[in-house]
Amino acid sequence: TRGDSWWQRAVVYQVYPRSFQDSDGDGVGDIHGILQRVDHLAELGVDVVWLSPIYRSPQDDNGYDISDYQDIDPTFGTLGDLDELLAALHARGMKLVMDLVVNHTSDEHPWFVESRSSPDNPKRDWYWWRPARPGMEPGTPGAEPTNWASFFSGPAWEYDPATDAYYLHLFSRKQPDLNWENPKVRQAVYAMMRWWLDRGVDGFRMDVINLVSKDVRADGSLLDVPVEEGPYGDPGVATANGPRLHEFLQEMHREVFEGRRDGLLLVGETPGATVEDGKLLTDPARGELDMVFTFEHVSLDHGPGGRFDLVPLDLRDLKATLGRWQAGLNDTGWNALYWNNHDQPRVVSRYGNDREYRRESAATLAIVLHLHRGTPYLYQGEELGMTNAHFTALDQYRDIESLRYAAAESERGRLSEEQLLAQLAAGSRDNARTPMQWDDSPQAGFTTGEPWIAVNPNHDTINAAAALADPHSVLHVYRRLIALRHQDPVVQRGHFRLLLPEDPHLYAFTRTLDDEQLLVLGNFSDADRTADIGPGWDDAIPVIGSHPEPSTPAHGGRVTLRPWESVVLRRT
Ligand code: TEU
Repeated sequence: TRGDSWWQRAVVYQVYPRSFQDSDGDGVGDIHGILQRVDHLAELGVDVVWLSPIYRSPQDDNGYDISDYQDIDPTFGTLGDLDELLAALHARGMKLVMDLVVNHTSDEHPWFVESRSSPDNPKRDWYWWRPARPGMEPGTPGAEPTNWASFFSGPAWEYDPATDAYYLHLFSRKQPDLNWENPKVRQAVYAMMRWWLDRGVDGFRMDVINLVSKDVRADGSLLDVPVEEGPYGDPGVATANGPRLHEFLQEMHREVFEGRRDGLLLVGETPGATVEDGKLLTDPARGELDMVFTFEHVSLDHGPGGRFDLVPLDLRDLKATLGRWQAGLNDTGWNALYWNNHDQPRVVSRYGNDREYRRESAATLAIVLHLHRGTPYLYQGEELGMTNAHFTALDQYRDIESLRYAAAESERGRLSEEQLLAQLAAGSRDNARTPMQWDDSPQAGFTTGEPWIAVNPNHDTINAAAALADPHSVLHVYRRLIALRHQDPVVQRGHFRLLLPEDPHLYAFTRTLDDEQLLVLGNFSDADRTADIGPGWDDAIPVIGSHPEPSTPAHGGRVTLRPWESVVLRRT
């Protein structure tokens, strides 16, 4: 049983500050830049802005490596600028949610600087320090305390000769993992969170929050994981959704959020979470999170080699996966809905068709996602139907994960250069990180200088100015979808039921609330497709569709959809 929460009627927009708008010509986006573009967000109608990290950081992982949680990186501006942004958003009725990256800090954070200084330092135990594997020469390959791989290639342990010990970093070696087993670490994190709430922010998107409880034995040992292709294996089973995760989140809730004003948003990023985990994490009665980002639906096209080894999507898998999450969280918990973020290739290039049917497939992906039950998130540029970068050379890439992967693969030597470049072009996070395309000017209106990463040449046609002027653009579909979410109780709360689960091309479902019903039909293919929807829809009213002139609805229980067309029909 769930109370009625504001975020059940809300849509969230993610800003990746580095790539949104540069105001000072240094080629990197900044807070003043966001301020110049708040009206774009207001006109779109979004309720919340989630800001990727703008804290002080060496920028090893574009700000997900934080050296001071309570200051702004000079690249992006000052605390005063952030206050100004907060006020500008609030003045337009929008909220601001901050990224909270507390599974790890930067290695340049004073906590880690102290921690590494000596085994006797009071902060030594704030991170995961462990000796070499018994009988092995410290610092040599295979001597790491466990056989965990870093998510950014290579081992997850770095040897520090100064104190003859290893520290854990599930991401880059400049992102040491905090030891949440230590209550002082947790209290320091909670104090920092309270400081931001006192400053007026409206909640947090919690980075890899389900990695904070590691599966540690009573004697302090950590466990090896199964390895498919040596020497290191996916650390997931030993680090994700660990034994104390729920305890930590409930403690955080008590220490940070209890007694605060209504209107906060708490969303966790939880790679590897199952429907059962998702339900526990978002059950309001348990006092943990409002909703979580899950990964199953954005991993369906991963081949055996993972995110860089993409295989074609089978639409039946996508429907089954999202359908399982819809059903699983129907009575308890709540879904966050997304296709894109700063870590994912652009959905129109991935699950859509960014060549012949870019506008249509982007619109259909939008309509299908936003008609699900949950809170939709869109990522900057998604509202324009922005595509993958289609980079063709290694030196165009900036992302640490991509560069580490390329280095590791080159060393292994099993891929040709052409194959490697094809993998990066399909899977790299940089696909999401090319500058926002505002107009058709040389740097797309993003900067007057040299952008830190290349602007996509297709900004000559795909850009916000052009989209605004074209009533049939993807942008206008998003505006209508956001307005629909705000006003339509069936979209907000209607029960979800998947139709045609075995159809390889059509995405079909109903949403039902009391005696009102919506039918959502999406053609995920390049050919005309006819859907058998059964009787009773002949007099249904079209609500929204991907195409300027919607296909004639329902005659004799059938609807024919053009390539990548979608329609939503309402009956009472
Ligand atoms: O991402 C964590 C995550 O699970 C992955 O999507 C990750 O990006 C990686 O590519 C796995 O292949 C979060 C942030 O969103 C990401 O940008 C950070 O790099 C990461 O945590 C570390 O903070």
